[in-house]
Amino acid sequence: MTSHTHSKKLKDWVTKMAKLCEPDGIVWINGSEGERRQLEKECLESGELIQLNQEKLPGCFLHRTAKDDVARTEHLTYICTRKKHDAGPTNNWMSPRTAYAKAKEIFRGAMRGRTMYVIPFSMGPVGSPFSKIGVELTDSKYVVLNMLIMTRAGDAVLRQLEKEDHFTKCLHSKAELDINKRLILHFPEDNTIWSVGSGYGGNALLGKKCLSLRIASYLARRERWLAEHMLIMGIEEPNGHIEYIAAAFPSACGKTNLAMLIPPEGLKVKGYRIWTVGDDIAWMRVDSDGTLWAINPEAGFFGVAPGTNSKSNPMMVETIKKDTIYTNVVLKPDGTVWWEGADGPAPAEGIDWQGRPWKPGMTDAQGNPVLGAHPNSRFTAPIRNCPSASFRVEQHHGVPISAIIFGGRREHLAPLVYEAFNWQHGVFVAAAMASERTAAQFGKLGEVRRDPMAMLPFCGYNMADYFRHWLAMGKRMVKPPKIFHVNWFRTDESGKFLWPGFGENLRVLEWILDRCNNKVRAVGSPIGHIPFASDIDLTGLELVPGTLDKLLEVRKADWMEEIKGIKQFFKIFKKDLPEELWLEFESLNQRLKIYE
Ligand code: GTP
Ligand code: SPV
Ligand code: MN
Repeated sequence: MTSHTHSKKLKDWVTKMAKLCEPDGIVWINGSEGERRQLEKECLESGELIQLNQEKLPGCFLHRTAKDDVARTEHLTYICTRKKHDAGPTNNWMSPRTAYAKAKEIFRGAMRGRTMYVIPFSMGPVGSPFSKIGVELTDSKYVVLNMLIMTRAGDAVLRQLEKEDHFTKCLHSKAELDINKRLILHFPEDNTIWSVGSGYGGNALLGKKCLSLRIASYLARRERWLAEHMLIMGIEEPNGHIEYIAAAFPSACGKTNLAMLIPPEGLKVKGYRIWTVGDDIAWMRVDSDGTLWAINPEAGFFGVAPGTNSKSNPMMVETIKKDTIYTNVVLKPDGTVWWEGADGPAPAEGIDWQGRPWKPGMTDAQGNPVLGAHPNSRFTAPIRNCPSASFRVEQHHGVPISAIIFGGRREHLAPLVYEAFNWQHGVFVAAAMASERTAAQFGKLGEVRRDPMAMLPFCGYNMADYFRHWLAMGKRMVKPPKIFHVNWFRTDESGKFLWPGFGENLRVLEWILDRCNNKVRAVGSPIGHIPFASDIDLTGLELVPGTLDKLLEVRKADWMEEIKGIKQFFKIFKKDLPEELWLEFESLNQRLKIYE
């Protein structure tokens, strides 16, 4: 083992963790093609992966997780700072001492009979000053194969690590995959992550939410940048100019879909083209030119399968035709895959996500339909497979951001789009945002919860300080991006979506860019600037007359109700909440009172 690295720090840590977990052997991941093939072969033998039809889906595999290991478990996720106050009222907290002690009991001997893999990985292009290096130790080959897609991993990173001698220590073991012995622990003060008892995505691929958001957000505040749950996309205008935007929506609320949308028929004549930079995480900093620049630290997509089809997301359908790991979807008799909302009809029969024979229309004992794919089933695919992947993905400098968009699922409240009056008001809009719960996390579906900046489950420190940091970042920019709020999910009386969404969302982005470039005026409202209906180009879109007005409506009664929820939420931060947010709250309250 000694020959693998000259970093004493890394060697000592690996030795120490191996002593705790007692693996049968240690393998250092170098990132080569041969190594990946070998791992795939071993996974096929152990049943961790099922090979899919290699003619139709070359390089693709299926994985099934344990039945109760299908989504992030936020109630088992902790921020472990010495002071409880530093984790803030929205995070689960444990003292580092207690957390290490508890987890040690589960990690002890957990890798017996297994190999421990050492994965050196870089979030962001290797060697870029904006990238961060981590090393994940794991006993899951599935995790290794996913990390090879989601991050830049292997020897090149190890060499870089040796230069910097600085990395996030990420320890992972699936242990018994027992939800009662599962902990996802973050130690920002030690630059360390310990995750045990889960093999699922966000719990186990530690470069993603754990490092790139929870640990990174903590570092970002100290180093004065932003680590956000945002997609990054470029919108190329007919003249060839590309405007980049970043957008934060909570999990399973449409980031991946927006990041690679196809312009709708009616707007095609305008010649827009979309470039995908990232679909989940953005790291943003103020450059010497006084504007905000963003990189996507990831190298792959870990996307939601249900609902993905050639109509909703043709770019993704193309992306996942090869080199893709599918998790918890239906296996068809021909060795291909299916999920609710996939292309084509459901197969007459197949194997469901739990490995049981499955037929469409099956119902359980209570008469509820049995889904073939888990609602949070996913695919892991490299960005380079995506036809709309931006040529900037590999550039360490990233892209300049013109607009920041926040959004969520709100059946009734939020209009299709509105613009914040200024940066401070935008921070208030984002801090007060809420969304209906989806299948991406354990819990009651549909329940509205506050999810500031779509970061509630991902902020590695006290969110009151996070809001303050956002306010401060605005002051550091010569021309801060404009801030918007969108809602693709407003419904009519019968519960049907009013807005067609997906590619059609470009119509809203067009308005947003027009606002950034001072091309259109807007209507004032208590919550922000609303579009004139005539400024949203609906060419080629058949909407029932009056729909756009319904989509843009700001209803006083609903908002009067909403601000009660905002107040309640803000109050949990007590005196820590920045004064500016209370000022914005009061102004909104006053504007609403006099609004007809
Ligand atoms: P995470 O990967 O969990 O962070 O999710 P995400 O924000 O990337 O969400 P994604 O794009 O995967 O979409 C999640 C679900 O929302 C899918 O089932 C989509 O079909 C659906 N969805 C996405 N965009 C739209 C839209 O514009 N309108 C409607 N009605 N549904 C959408
Ligand atoms: C999310 O839940 O926001 C995801 C999937 O993007 S996970 O990697 O599990 O966090
Ligand atoms: Mn996400």
